[in-house]
Amino acid sequence: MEKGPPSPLPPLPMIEIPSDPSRLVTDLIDNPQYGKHLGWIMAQRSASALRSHNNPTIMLVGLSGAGKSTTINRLFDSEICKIGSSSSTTKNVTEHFVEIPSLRSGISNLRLSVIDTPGFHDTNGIYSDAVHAVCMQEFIKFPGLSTWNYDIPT
Ligand SMILES: Nc1nc2c(ncn2[C@@H]2O[C@H](COP(=O)(O)OP(=O)(O)OP(=O)(O)O)[C@@H](O)[C@H]2O)c(=O)[nH]1
Ligand SMILES: [Mg+2]
Repeated sequence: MEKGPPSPLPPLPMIEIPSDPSRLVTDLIDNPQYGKHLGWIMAQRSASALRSHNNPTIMLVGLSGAGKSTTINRLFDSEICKIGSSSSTTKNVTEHFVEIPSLRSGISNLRLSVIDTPGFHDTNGIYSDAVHAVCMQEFIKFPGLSTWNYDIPT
């Protein structure tokens, strides 16, 4: 007998991730169903790694002109970053907050950070590379240093 197309997955139950990490435990006790939700599992892992639990972060790092900013724009199908035809287009480490449509993630308050960085090995020299590397570390330690909000169209 021929197999038909796979039936669509049941819709995810919608959850809201609490802003207070300690509530991750108490909410789970109140509602054990949360323990099966991928978003909840990821939030707990992030909290145990002392990272923000509803603000996952992607940072693009690479050589100047490698296509970092283009990759971000392609990933989100939006003009989030400036792209250049010359090298060294991205001048500063910049964190962009992207609101993820809740129907896709099953989480009502998930905010993704995408950090675009200036490319290494450009004509500004090794000192400039070192400054950018330190700046990237600061962005990882302290989210939200410099922000530009962008909403993905649903
Ligand atoms: N052919 C081709 N060109 C690409 C690709 N990705 C990016 N480019 C082009 O490469 C150039 C540099 O792209 P960017 O995304 O600005 O590169 P970047 O790594 O952000 O550069 P910096 O910010 O200067 O470090 C642009 O002209 C892009 O159109 C790719 O996959 N293929
Ligand atoms: Mg760039």
